[in-house]
Amino acid sequence: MRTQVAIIGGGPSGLLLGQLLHNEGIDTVILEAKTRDYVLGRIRAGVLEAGMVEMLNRAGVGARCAKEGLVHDGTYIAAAGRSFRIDFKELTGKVVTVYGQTEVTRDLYDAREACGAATIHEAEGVQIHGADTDAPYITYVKDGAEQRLDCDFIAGCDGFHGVSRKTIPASILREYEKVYPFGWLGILSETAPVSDELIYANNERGFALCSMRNPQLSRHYVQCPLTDKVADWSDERFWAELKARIPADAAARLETGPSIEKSIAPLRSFVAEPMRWGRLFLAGDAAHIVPPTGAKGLNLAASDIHYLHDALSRHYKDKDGQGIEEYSARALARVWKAERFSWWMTTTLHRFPDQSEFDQRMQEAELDYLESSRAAQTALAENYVGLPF
Ligand code: RFL
Ligand code: PHB
Repeated sequence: MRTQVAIIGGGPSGLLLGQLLHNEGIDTVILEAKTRDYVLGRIRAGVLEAGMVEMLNRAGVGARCAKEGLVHDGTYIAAAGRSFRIDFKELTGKVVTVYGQTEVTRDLYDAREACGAATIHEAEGVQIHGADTDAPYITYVKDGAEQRLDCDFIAGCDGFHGVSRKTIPASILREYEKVYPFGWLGILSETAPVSDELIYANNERGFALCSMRNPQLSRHYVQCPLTDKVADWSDERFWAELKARIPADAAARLETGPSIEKSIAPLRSFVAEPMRWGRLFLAGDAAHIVPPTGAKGLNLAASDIHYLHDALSRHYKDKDGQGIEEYSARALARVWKAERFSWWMTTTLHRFPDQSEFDQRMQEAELDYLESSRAAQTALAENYVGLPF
């Protein structure tokens, strides 16, 4: 089999790239290790930057998001018994849209199926060959038989645990990592959201976040030790802990109910450089991870895809290779700023097990400053709604 761009990974990065390229007549094949249902079953991101919504529109898959997505003009920050609001719209003129990653992925799969582009699910043992030559190819096993896919370029959109990044020789790849000493326990419940906007809470018992998917579906998180297991957290224990960490008025309004999904995610910051090796490009979680506190992971995947689509489109349409040469540097310039913001949000809002009294006072001063300074609020808002790309 032969294609122009072989895409490894059928998550949001790979699907979005596939759709944008398809719309320009560039042929792609997506190789995905899991089934479609498995991919759609992962509950992850919920907040889309305006730039990402625009990309969904450009890809022709934005209709349902425009209809069902919840536009949020701001967010609440709660700490030390008080809560204040950051007004994104007033401070930056921009808003975010609450629309689940599951829905984004579903819309992209539907569009891909409708246009007949090839997606090979349950592709096992994917291996990249000749990425630093002019004739790269991929081998994989499907239904017990070894297959070969020849291509012009390979897009490594296979997430943090994929094969693409690992294919780049250690002598070329540089990795930067920070692992945080806690995780997030998240639950999804068929209950009304506690507030019209998200609440990020810094509390002495640990961080908490009240988010949502739609007017009848809530998504909540509490910071927990990395040693905790999902089985340690009954629904009752979760709701009691969340109530203890959010402002009293929100706790009084909180509607509780059975969880329909419950999982623990570790928090890490990670960047791999460069994001291109020959004809192999890394995009999304394959190249970088942010802790979820700034809601940046999915949005960063989208900006990578913006740069990668631009590079490939210029190559095929204009015979211009400059986008390809510049892809890694362009993408990384934005990645590092989102890393900084996500690290800052995480550091400002969580309780660290080894937090000294000095660290504690710094956190309090940071939050006081944020509450009282328009400049500080603008800096948060500008990053939260998304830096330009
Ligand atoms: P994905 O979604 O991991 O998709 C990669 C795909 O590649 C497949 N794969 C392979 N396929 C073939 N061969 C192999 N060897 C393969 N290895 C892997 C996988 O099966 C998978 O289908 O990466 P992608 O597309 O780059 O998308 C990235 C986003 O999923 C991620 O950044 C976000 O979910 C992060 N994130 C958030 N991002 C936001 O922008 N806003 C948020 O509010 C937000 N909240 C979150 C989050 C992530 C979370 N978790 C659990 C990590 C909240 C949480 C709790
Ligand atoms: C979510 O709704 O899942 C969500 C929202 C905001 C974040 C992280 C996750 O910062």
